[in-house]
Amino acid sequence: MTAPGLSGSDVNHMDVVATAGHVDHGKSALVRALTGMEPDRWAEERRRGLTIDLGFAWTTLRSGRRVAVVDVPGHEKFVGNMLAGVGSVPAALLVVAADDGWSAQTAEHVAVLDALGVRHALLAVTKSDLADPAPVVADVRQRLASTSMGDVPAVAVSALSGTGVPALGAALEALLAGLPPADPAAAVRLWIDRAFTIRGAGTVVTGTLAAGSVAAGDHLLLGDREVVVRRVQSLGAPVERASATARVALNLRGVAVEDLSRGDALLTPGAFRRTDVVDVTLTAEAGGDLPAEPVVHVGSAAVGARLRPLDGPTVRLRLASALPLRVGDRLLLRDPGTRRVVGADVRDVEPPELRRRGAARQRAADLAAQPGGAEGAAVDLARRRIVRADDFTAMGWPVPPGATAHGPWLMAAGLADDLAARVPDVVVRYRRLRPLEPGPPVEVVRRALELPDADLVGAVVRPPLELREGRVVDGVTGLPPQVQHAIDEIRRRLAEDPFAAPEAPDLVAAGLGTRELAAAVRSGQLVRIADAVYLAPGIADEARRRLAAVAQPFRLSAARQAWGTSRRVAVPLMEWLDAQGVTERLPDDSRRLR
Ligand SMILES: Nc1nc2c(ncn2[C@@H]2O[C@H](COP(=O)(O)OP(=O)(O)O)[C@@H](O)[C@H]2O)c(=O)[nH]1
Ligand SMILES: [Mg+2]
Repeated sequence: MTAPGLSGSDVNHMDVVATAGHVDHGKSALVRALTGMEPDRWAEERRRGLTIDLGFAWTTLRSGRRVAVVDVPGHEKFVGNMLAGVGSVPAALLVVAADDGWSAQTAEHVAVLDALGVRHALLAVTKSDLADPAPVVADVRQRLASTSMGDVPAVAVSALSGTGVPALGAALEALLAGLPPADPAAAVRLWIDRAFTIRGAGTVVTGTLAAGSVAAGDHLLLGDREVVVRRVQSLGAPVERASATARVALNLRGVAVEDLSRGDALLTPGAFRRTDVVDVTLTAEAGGDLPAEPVVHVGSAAVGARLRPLDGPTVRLRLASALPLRVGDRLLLRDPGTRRVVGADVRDVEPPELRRRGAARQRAADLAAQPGGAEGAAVDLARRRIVRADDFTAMGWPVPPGATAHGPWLMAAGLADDLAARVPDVVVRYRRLRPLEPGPPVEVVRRALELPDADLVGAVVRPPLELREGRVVDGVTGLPPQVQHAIDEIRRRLAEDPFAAPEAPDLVAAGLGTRELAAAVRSGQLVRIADAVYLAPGIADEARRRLAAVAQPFRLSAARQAWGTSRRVAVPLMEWLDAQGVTERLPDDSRRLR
């Protein structure tokens, strides 16, 4: 049967909720009453009647909608496990006993949900067979009103008698129908909450898939190593593919269970970057008593951190170990001493160093003024100037409008134009120092503009400048006037007698050293035949034309006569023509035209 509002292709759809509430208020009993499943997994838990670790159960509600429940421990000693359970779950089922009311861990769990920004919650006042639930319903709803959960629907139940359980199911359906849909095309970041081995299958991990989808054969990253998903299970049954939101169990190839633990994440390759320093904005004014060393919770992970206040609600966190975080992630900071929690929104996963005096305050002011979304992405990109596009999206940013892509690089809006305006000056200054060269090599321009990749130079060279043979040139030869004058004189004489290469002493007398002559060759004004033998471009055609009138094959002396030149020129010219493929040298050392 397919639930109303769910299309046929969504038959695998499910929602996930987590319980919350004080120990012994009846969370596990309620999950049992709702699902018919036993959420307490450990023998020790059943013996002690106490949830220690996370429990998992699921059921199909009356409409056909399936719901998985993560049952968390309520005891104060196990709040770390509670945090791992609610970290990826979008909705909460808050359980309060009618005979006890708002209690210490009710407050602690509500503070956690509030800090995480959970907006969808349902209140179950249970043990209504023991006391009138109405005052507790009113009191708790009033306390919740000022949290992220706001105006929370409530149901009075008794897990013992079953009273109110069908109403709870109906209220749960209404709650789940209001959840924003998860994006099944998003990148996967599966925070692992359990890892174990199954005989014959090997390593298995479980987690709440909050976005994206996973199928057998998928390659995912675990730290630096790649693992392959061998099989996927969801709610105890094999599936081809599981799409968010879902509870999943993945059978992995390429990793031993000892190398995995709660808090590790399986990631779509390339979609996330690990970072150990982030700038965040606290979601609530924490006053003067911010913990210097909070524990940072995200997903099922918990890592130590050092907190540096920048200014106002903006702080910098240095994590004891790197996490795959993105801009926009909500973290929970917890002071293990006072048990206080505060939410924190990740603003930057690769923040700038703060060296100068006042840099921290400035950074806080910048972040306070920086909007989210595409506008914030534009501001962030403007600061970075140029980034790899895949790196930028892995930070959690969308590509902002106006940014320009060049190969794998992303340039801030307007930057290419600004840089292009600076290139003529780089060329002029270079030519002033090295007038014989046609223009600066690409690498010189790359360094002058502080570009990360020489391939980007092409994006900032505009006409009349152009890229030619690895240099930025201005299209005109531009040799110094005396040099150009001497070259002009040589070309004038070669125009009269194309094979009368100037003698070496004549070149020296004209002020043409090796560098000047190389510049003339580079600018296409002379052709170098050999050391100190320079002729005009087009000499190959002229040499061929004259050799065509000579009987084939011919000897060097015949060529020399046809060209009307000396052996000094004829010998290297003959070899040069061989090399150019104009002539062919025969075994007896004679030549013929090709
Ligand atoms: N009378 C009554 N007892 C309940 C009800 N729900 C739970 N209990 C009892 O309360 C105790 C704690 O329940 P449990 O589900 O383990 O609480 P949890 O710590 O919140 O998971 C157990 O002894 C349950 O049998 C209820 O609706 N009515
Ligand atoms: Mg329990």
